Amino acid sequence: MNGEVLRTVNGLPQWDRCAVMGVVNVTPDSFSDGGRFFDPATAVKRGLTLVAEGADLVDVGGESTRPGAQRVDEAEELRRVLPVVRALAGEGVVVSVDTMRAGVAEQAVAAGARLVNDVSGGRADPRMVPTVAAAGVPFVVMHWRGQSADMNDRAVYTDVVREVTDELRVALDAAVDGGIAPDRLIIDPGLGFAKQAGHDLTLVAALRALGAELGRPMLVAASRKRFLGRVLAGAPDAAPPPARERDAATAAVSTLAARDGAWAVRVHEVRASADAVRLVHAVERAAR
Ligand code: PMM
Repeated sequence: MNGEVLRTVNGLPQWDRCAVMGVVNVTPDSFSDGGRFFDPATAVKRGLTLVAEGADLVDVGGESTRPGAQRVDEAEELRRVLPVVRALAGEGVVVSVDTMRAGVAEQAVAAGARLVNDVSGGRADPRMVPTVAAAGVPFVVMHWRGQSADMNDRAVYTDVVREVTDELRVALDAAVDGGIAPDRLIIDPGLGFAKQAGHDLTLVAALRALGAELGRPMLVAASRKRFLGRVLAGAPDAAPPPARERDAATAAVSTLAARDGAWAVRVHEVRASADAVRLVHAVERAAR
């Protein structure tokens, strides 16, 4: 499968380089930006700022998935997400909704979301796959082994690349069996989800192989995650820098991911990653 094909997702614009997905978490408790954009008007403003800074699409989420997080109820998630999705879509922004709930996905699509990003890859809610299939929108299938409350207990692998690839294939097959068109599916290795820092680094090193083996466009979401903190801390017993001091490292992963054929990178701070993906594109064109 060539790079051209892996850039195409039926139902979304086609970007000629790795796209940048900006993150707006409408939550009080997300690990890196919790509480900053909890008010809908602030969240909408943030989304528009991210687009002005170079985001191609904006991912709106109303439930934190940080390790140990407890779930919010559906009514609260809807209350957080819908006004923001509606307003950004109304401004012409390509909006993705980050949710594990079919009901939220359905209403967000009705409000203008064009992509459903489910960190559980359709596993948390049995109605998710049929709902996305009926809505006819693209779907992100992330590698996931269970809810955030106890996911760190599941960070056990013999061969992380092999197991993540195989488990993603199972989730992809379930999505197709449930009626989602294969050309609407996007894969995501799920960095930080049921993974230790070493697992995340091994997966980043294997992005090209993972994308090639599964043959679907790939979203890479390293932004401000724990494994970057571990790398930047240096010594194993040193304190990692806080999440908001990991943006340069995030942009470095964006460069690697774009070079390794990612369809998009999902980031909190857009400007540096927007520069990174454009630079990679220019270098690739110069090499032809
Ligand atoms: N990570 C988070 C939230 N949503 N979606 C996808 N597709 N992949 C991810 O790795 C992912 C995600 C957690 O990060 P955040 O709380 O900073 O948004």
